[in-house]
Amino acid sequence: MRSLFDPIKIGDIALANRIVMAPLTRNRAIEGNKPGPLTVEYYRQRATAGLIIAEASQISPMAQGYLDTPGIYSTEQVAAWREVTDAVHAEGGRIVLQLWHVGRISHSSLLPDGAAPVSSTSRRPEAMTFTREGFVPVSEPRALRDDELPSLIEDYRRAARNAIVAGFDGVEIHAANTYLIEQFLRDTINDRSGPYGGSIANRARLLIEVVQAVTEEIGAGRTGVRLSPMTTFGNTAPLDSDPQTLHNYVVEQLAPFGLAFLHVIEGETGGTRTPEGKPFDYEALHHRFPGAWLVNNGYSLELAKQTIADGKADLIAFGRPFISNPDLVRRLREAAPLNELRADKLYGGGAEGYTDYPFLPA
Ligand code: 8OZ
Repeated sequence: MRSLFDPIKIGDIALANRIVMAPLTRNRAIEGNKPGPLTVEYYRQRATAGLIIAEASQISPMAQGYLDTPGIYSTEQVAAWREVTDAVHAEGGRIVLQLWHVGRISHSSLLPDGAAPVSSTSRRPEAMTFTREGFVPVSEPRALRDDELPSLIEDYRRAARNAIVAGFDGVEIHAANTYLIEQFLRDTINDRSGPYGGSIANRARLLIEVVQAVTEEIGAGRTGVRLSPMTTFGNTAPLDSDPQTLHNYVVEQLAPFGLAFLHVIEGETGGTRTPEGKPFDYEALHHRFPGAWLVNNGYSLELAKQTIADGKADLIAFGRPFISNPDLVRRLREAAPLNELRADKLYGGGAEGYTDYPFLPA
């Protein structure tokens, strides 16, 4: 029987086990939106994960939406990430970087020259972001012109190249949680006409072109994608009018690329796995995808073990449990108790609630 603790090769990346550290925004980047020494230590501590998906990192200055998130566009950022990947590799771990563009979930104070955030639409969502002034409503976005999309896709390509130069084993394209790519996918957000709006094929076009560029640049065996078909964030992010048909199509389009993995958030991100009155058939997506199947959202040890044993997934991602348990793999293996999460230390700050969670005694 397959176990959570068995090794697996996904694309070009060989993993020691099937336990994945989910990408987690922690807002601890230092000057120049670089990972600092504490971030090196944080990931080093968690290197026994089969795979670390390092936190969402903006592909360009315009891709940022929150204070103190790291980037992967400058030479200095690449050098700083190299410290992280070297530390994880020295411990025998594997690490990919999540490539992020927030689209309209941003505030002008975070953007170059106070620019408006960019999106598929010029409609502002009822959403908040975190800036130097604290939590504030997001700024009114500007709809990207079709002729701006090639350079946006180039930003993804360059970010993927930078990630490899920084020593990452690959990248995950963030197409979830209603950031830019999902702002194109969902018909409740995308109000464009032309080649990137309207039909499902048109709304999926940006994602597919980004995947094309990234896989050309670094290889499909080093590329994954993250999706969140049923996330509403408490209705601030409306679902597509037909999430199942949309995602069946998206996965059919992704299938031929030979991606290393597809990462699906089941249900509400960070919330219920089974939103009431909103059924979704994740197996229908799984059946359409030939690569490694990575699932996430509120998995208990029992559910994780059963899901792997049943062949319903190849890998399980854990988010919050990895924040508070650097040695989560050992704790799961030994069915040891878990440390409690200090929720007030999730975003921003220093070592507290970041690198100071205790390991089990040797
Ligand atoms: C929490 C806070 C800010 C951003 C996501 C990148 O939801 C995020 C994020 C999470 O994917």
